[in-house]
Amino acid sequence: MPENEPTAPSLENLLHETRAFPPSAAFAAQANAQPSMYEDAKADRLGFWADQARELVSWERPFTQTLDWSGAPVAKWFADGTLNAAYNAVDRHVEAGHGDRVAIHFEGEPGDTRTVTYADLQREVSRAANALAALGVTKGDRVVIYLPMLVESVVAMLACARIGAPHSVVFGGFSADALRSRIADAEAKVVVTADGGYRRGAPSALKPAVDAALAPKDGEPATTVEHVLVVRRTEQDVEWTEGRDVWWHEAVAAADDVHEPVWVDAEHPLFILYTSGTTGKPKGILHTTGGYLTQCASTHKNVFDLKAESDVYWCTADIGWVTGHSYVVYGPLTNGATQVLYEGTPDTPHRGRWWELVEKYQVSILYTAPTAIRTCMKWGEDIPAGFDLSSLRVLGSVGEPINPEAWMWYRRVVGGDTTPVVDTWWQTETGAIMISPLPGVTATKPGSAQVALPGIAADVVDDEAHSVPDGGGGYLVLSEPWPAMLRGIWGDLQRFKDTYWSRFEGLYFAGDGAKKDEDGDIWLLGRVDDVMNVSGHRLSTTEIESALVSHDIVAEAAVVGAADETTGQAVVAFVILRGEHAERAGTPDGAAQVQEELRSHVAKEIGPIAKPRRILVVAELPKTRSGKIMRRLLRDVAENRAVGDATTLADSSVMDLISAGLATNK
Ligand code: 6R9
Repeated sequence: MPENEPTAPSLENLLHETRAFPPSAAFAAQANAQPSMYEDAKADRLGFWADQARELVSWERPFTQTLDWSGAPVAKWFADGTLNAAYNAVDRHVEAGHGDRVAIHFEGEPGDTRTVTYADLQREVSRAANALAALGVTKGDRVVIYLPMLVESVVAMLACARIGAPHSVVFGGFSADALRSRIADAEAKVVVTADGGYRRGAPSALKPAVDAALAPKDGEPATTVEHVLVVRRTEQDVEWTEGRDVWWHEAVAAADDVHEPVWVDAEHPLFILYTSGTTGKPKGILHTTGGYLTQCASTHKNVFDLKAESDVYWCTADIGWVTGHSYVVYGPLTNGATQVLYEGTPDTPHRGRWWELVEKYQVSILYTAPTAIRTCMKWGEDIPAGFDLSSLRVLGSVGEPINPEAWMWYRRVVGGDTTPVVDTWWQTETGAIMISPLPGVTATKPGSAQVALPGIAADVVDDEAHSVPDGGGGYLVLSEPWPAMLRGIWGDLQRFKDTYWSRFEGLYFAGDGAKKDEDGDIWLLGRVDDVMNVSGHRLSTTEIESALVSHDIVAEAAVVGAADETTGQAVVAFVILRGEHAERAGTPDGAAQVQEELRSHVAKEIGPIAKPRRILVVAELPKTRSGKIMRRLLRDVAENRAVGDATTLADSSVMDLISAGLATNK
């Protein structure tokens, strides 16, 4: 498959990276993680996970069986046990006498704050569960959550978990069309949303997107949604559909604050989360309860060295992404942590907002993404230097490969040159962290996620599925089932098998390129398929291409991810326009106009994050004889490189045409 060749972002750069930072004796002495965990888990992998499940999760009925892999690749973990995720995240901490502990320090973008203890959270979640039940939601019904970062977002997720109704959180930055297709695929009964949220200093509406997503559309079946529960946040005017729409504050206030959790089997679905794949249609990744909760709690405790009584933890991810699910909601709350939840952007009202929050709440563990770190680097280190960051003791990174420069900056400027930095590799599909250093145990290397966690089996293999020797490169695979693994793609078992289990016999194919260094440590090199990673967000080239060609003026489109210093990759689109529009784009004004039209069209179809950074109008696209677009060549153009081997093109002059056209366009 020549058009899907692995790209090797800054591989040269990584090959020369030799720095390492062993843990300090003081950190190691107090660390949750111990070197013996690797040996214990190696000697008895299932025993290790069973111990984690018993130690970190409360079961209503204890499990007797750890793993049932007889239905591979669909695993069952702890299958005869019963539990409830919300009970684990909330009630049991209150029962253990920690009701007064702060669960959430909420900070709204305009500066409003709210402190929520575990006892408060128990009442809120119980009320919301009763309110959802009153709207007819019962065990197994799907609830779509389309909210900004609010306390209610966490409460809504836990309320669903409490009644056994799988939630499907849709990122608030997604468009009405994206929301519509996710609601339809999940056949949701209720949508929880808000009038709006605060973003960059202004209220930004959400409810209109829900109204549009639920409006009847020719050729599509009527929506399955019966009710929309609306949180009031910005007090913007909203359209109201009587009988369907219900205010959260009314329904929840009227509900009883006591609710008996619905005990579910360990394999009961906890949530569906849609993520981009290599084809246009987003995949509904399915996660279940017992194994997921176990691995979230275990990794959160060991990778971040969490001490629930004394740490203040902050993960900056939005709940619309898997990181928000596992490391804002389920991991930290199951562990009884105190955390910061921030609604807005890092530069509102000023570029020191994050560091101000670290100082204000004495944040001790910070988990964020390389793109955010690189943005802060660009803004300059005098900004964080203006705040007291000495409370920080562990720093985490997730979402994309972190380049050594950003890693070093993170450790030095944010971490005062002392904090361990943990680069955590995982995916929506893996549910929880899989590859990461353990603070206090691992000598960390800038830019490497390094080692599979205890109980996890990862490898790098070549095209024939052979494990590569140290120093070699290839594809990242997972060779043993793990507790938080996805249990399938919602409604499409075959696609689950085809996507992850057909590339290499018996191995889970992650879609990432990787190499092993001389110590056997793993370095991630980015996606090997047509999935882009823009600011840590997964976007599919096909999805954006189909959005572009859905516009009247576009005849054909090809999208590539071009390397970008800040966002990791940036979306670059090549389009062939229809008839007179091609001429219109021939003038500078016309070209600007066409670009703007197409950019806003993509924003409408998918969401603003998918907007192409650049749109290049071309007369032809490079295709193989079988008609496949050779994105590799377009990536060369987008990254201003000499165009590589074009001999497999059906018409080898196409690339000359494109390059010449772009030169005259400039
Ligand atoms: C958690 C999350 C998954 C993809 C994954 C990989 C990239 C995530 C990474 C990383 C290198 C890391 N990725 N963490 N690459 N180093 N520490 O991001 O899930 O949105 O599903 O994305 O992100 O390419 O395959 P998700």
